[in-house]
Amino acid sequence: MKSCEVNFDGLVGPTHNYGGLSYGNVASQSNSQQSSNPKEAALQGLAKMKALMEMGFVQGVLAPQERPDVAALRSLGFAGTDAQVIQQAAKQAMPLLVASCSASSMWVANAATVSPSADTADGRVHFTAANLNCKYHRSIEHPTTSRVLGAMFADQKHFAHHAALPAVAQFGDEGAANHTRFCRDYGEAGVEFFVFGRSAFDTRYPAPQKYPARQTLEASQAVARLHGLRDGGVVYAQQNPAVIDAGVFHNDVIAVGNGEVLFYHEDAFLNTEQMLGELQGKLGKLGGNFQSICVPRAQVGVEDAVRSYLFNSQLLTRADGSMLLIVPEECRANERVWQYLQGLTSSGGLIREVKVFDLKQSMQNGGGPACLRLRVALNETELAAVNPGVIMTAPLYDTLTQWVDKHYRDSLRETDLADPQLLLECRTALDELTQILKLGSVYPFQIN
Ligand code: SUG
Repeated sequence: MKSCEVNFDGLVGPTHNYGGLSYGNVASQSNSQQSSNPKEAALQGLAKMKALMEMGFVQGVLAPQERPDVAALRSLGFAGTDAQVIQQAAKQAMPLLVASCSASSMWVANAATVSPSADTADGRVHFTAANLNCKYHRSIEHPTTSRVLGAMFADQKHFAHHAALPAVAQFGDEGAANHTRFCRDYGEAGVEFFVFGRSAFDTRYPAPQKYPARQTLEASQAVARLHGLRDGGVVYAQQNPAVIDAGVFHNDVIAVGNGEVLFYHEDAFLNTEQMLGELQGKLGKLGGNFQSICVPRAQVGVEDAVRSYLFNSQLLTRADGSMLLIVPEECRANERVWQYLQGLTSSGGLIREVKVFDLKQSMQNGGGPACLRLRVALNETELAAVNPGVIMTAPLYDTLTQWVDKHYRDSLRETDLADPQLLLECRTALDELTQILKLGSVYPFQIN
């Protein structure tokens, strides 16, 4: 049976803003308080989805969340009508209002970890929603994420959903941003590669000194157990703590993999040789031929990698087997990175082409092409069982761009977040969106 990898991209929500909420994420910190353009952000994301669909890839869409999250504010003690909750929060605790308004659910690489059916003990596709408990504004995402994923992948014969891990730092889990899968073919058993930033219980693992390591070894191991993965199909590796301190807050900021190929920076990991050997050995036992492309620090330094988001690219396999890299505009703007990419594609190696996308609105908060998508490898039967409303088509693209044009503002600053009218606008837009994507009732305002 034929299998493919589907990219489900996060649709940017109407409250996209620069809250400066993510300590350790250089872009989020440095663009804090700038004016954002939610309309442009959503249209930039949709343009990428459309382009990939037109290149022949199966493309899906993942809905944004209800923001401001009034229920979250209520749980922190704000009371009264919804408008009063927002106004009180604005007066007494602006940082909490900003956090409850973040459109961070757009970075769906952090929504969940996904294991395809060929890897799991019960032969179903497994999803574990990420607790994202390192940052308050992201820790409130997972209940709605679970409902949205449940509405997209509803058939229990094919799809298994796990709740987020316990919401404590020891089980800090950031989802697919720290998870890559290597395989010969999407439908065959593969090797799932979990990258962690620290261990919560074993002091022998070093930890970064400055910025938080968001993903723990123990969280990755729990996800592997929940998904029923075989020991022969799992490799764990530790991120180099020094790169976390340089702004690499997720592994997908310093490495990307697909098929049998890992594209990574020389400084990305600890014990790199041992890790590559393990990947080669385990994929080899499954009949695969693991290959790696190391970007030397002499050509591209970590700082350039973080600034350009070279590794937060999408590495895609075309029907003819050649590989393509989807990179953000910031790669072209960086001379060293662009020169490296020119050399890479002209060397006759595995990666033949680079396509550049303008995702500036998301990039300014630290979210590149790879952050914006959740990969789900599916066989034909499973693909047919996915809610068809969330699969991108030309008419759906048109409908969604019209929906964005109708409902989104083209400028948003911190002071606008206190406007109760914004909540009404968002709810009206999302209510319509659930009908467009045929999701049913998934948002708190639709359920309570
Ligand atoms: O969690 N930024 C996100 C970016 C996530 C990128 N995802 C991956 N690398 N997969 C984060 O740091 C910034 C929000 C703000 O500052 O307004 C933010 O949440």
